[in-house]
This record gives sequence, structure tokens and C-alpha cells, in this order.
Amino acid sequence: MTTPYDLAQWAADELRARTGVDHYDLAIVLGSGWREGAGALGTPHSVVPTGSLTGFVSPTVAGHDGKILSLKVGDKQVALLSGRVHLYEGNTAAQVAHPVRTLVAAGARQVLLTNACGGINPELGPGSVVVIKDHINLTATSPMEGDNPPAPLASRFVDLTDLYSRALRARVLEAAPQLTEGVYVGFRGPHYETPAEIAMARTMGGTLVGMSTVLEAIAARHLGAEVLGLSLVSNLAAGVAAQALSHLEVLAAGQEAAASLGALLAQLVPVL
Ligand code: 8IG
Repeated sequence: MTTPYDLAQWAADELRARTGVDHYDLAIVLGSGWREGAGALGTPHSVVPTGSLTGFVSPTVAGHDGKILSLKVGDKQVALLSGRVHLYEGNTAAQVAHPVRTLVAAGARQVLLTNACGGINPELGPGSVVVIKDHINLTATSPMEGDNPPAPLASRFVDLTDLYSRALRARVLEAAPQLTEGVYVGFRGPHYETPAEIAMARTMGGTLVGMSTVLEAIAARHLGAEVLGLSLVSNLAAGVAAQALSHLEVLAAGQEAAASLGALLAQLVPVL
């Protein structure tokens, strides 16, 4: 039977053949705003449309074109995934995790997951960047659901005690001491939360709310990669500010932050 790990291995082999890259060091999944800023990392030597690789589903979100950009940043071989896919597009947890599984299969031992999200704390307004310290997965699913992964992979009962790497977080906070840490609460969406759900997330210890990242983080950790998460707060979560949430305002916040997010990536990638 074909497993998600077979699909990821095939896609990784196809990616290697297309790019000539034998081994990636770092994979970066680009969320909104981050994608627009990532040009600051340099010019890719290769761009592969994800539609041409095994197992990838196409993004349905406007502006999330699916491609993998390969570039060297200093001595690091970096893969940028532009066009992440979400549960709310009708994808399974395995489909959401496939790009990250592919890039880890292509050698990446570090995975940086970026996203745009809602902020629960009124002091962390739109434009703030938060380092993810931990998450609460409220999607009611897992990329580990299904058959146990084949040997020699670790079992599906993956330990998440240090899901977001302590070492990577320390390096990021040393290089960018203005950043704070927070807990990311992952919802399925695509509707935004009710004020009561945000009150719940706050009571649970959440700082950020979003619709991505948690499943990718679990899948990357299962494969032994070091995981780092960076969130751009694009809006205050429902009920935190007086006004209603607008998807257009959320997108505008991402565009406005793009240049500073690019500069931050260019500063952080060399210290990871
Ligand atoms: I950007 O307020 C963005 N993504 N769940 N809630 C959730 N996801 C988001 C939000 C938000 N803002």
C-alpha cells in the first residue's frame, strides 16, 4: 500500500531531479505577508510548480500559487514553499502535511513555519511578530492519523514535549530580542472565531489564533526535524477590538508588513 511517506519520498526525488539540489538544510513555509517579503532572502536558482510533483494539491486561496523556490542563503540550501494548503480548503491532514514531509524527505532538518494569524492580546496588534512557543491543536485531526508509519520511521505516537525547538527559539530571541513568544491555537476555519471561542482560547493560555501550522509542525517533528514557528499578527481576534473582522483588512495587514518580514527572515535565517 502507498503511504504518505512513499508519496513524500517520490516528490522529494522529483524535486531533487528538477532542482539539482541533493540536500536541503532548511525548509520555510511561507504564510501571507511572509510570501511577499521572502524576496529579501535572495534570488532563487530554481522554481518548481508544486502541481508537477507527486501528492501536492493546488492551493485555492488567491495569491497562494503553489511553488517551491530553491536558493542558497550563505552556506544554507533553503527551500521556500509558497502556497501552503489548509484543512479548510477541503484537504485531509495528510495532504496538508505533504509539502513539509516532502521537504524533510529532501533533507531539510530544520522547518520554519510562518503564518498570519489573529492576536488575542490587545497589546500585540497588527504587524507584531510572535515566536511560537507551543500550540493547542483544535482542528480535531492529526497528520499521524491512520496506519502506523513504516519502519524505520518513528511511531505515530509522537512526543510533542519540545515541538517548537527550544534551541531555535533561543537563537531567534537572541538575534531579535524585540520579539515575544506565544501559544498558537489552531482552528479549522475558514470562518473566524466567535468572541466566545476567543475567550475560550485566552482561558486555555492561547496568544494567537490561526488556521494553519499545527499539523505541519506535528508532521515535521515526527520526522525528526527541528521546528520553528513565526506568526504575523494581522488582526486582533474576534471580540478583542470593537470592530468586525474583514478578510480584506487581514490581507492588507500582510502586504503592509511584507518588507519588515523579509528583513526579519534575512536576519534570522543565517543564525538558525
Ligand atoms: I490572518 O482571527 C488570520 N488568520 N482562526 N482567526 C483565525 N485565523 C486567522 C485569523 C483569526 N486572522
